[in-house]
Amino acid sequence: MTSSYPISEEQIRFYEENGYIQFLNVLSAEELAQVRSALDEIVREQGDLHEMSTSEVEYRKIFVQTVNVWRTHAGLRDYVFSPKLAEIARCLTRAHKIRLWHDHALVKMPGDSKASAWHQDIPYWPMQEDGSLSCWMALDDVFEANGCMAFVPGSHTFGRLEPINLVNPQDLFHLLPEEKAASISLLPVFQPMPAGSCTFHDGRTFHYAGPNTTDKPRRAVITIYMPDDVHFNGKPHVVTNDLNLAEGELLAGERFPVLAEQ
Ligand SMILES: O=C(O)CCC(=O)C(=O)O
Repeated sequence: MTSSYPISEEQIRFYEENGYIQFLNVLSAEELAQVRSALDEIVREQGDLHEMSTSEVEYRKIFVQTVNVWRTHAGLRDYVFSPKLAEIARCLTRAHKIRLWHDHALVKMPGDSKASAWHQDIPYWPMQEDGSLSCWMALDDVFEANGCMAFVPGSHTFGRLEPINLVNPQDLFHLLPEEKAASISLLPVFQPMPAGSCTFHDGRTFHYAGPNTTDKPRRAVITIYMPDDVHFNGKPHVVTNDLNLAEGELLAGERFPVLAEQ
């Protein structure tokens, strides 16, 4: 994946103001086919629902998730390391360098899947600074009925709230102090888009994806980027637990490679 997808100052301002943005048809048909085939292979390796514990099955009704796929699957690595997407992330954050935090593949299976509850991402990440962002790439056409993303514009200005339990979720909107809740319209904006299109959202932005009520899987790959000055805050996380990081240490090095640089 080599070609670029230039974005405008107006789009950067939209992102800064709203905490999310959508870009249509970012992947070529060939790039899309490559990512789909890598993801399908990963999902086949995931195993059978009948061999799982009840809590894992419950989680899988929300989505089938695999973290840091770039480390084990060359096909996904090419996608995650794509300068095209990392450069968009760098421009949106106005950073000199952008690093990979981690990737994950999220497939909402047809039929019994539940909603991905309203949440913010950053409360789960062990980062001192804000500013990290996700690229949510649709590998299928997405719309409300199969769980496209929805965002609350401007909700990134609320800062970090408590992490909610994603399987038995609390109401995120009830965690919001009254004066903040009254400060903006809390109406969600749904983001239907064709396969190969994506959204970027700030880690503080409220977001949600409904159940997949169709008879086909809804496949997405999420790449999470961080600006180059993010430090570890000491909290446990599956991506950092084996690294023995000290609180305050810069999140850098080969596990968090630089993917775009000015
Ligand atoms: O794809 C989904 O169902 C939810 C994705 C999500 O919450 C995220 O990318 O942070």
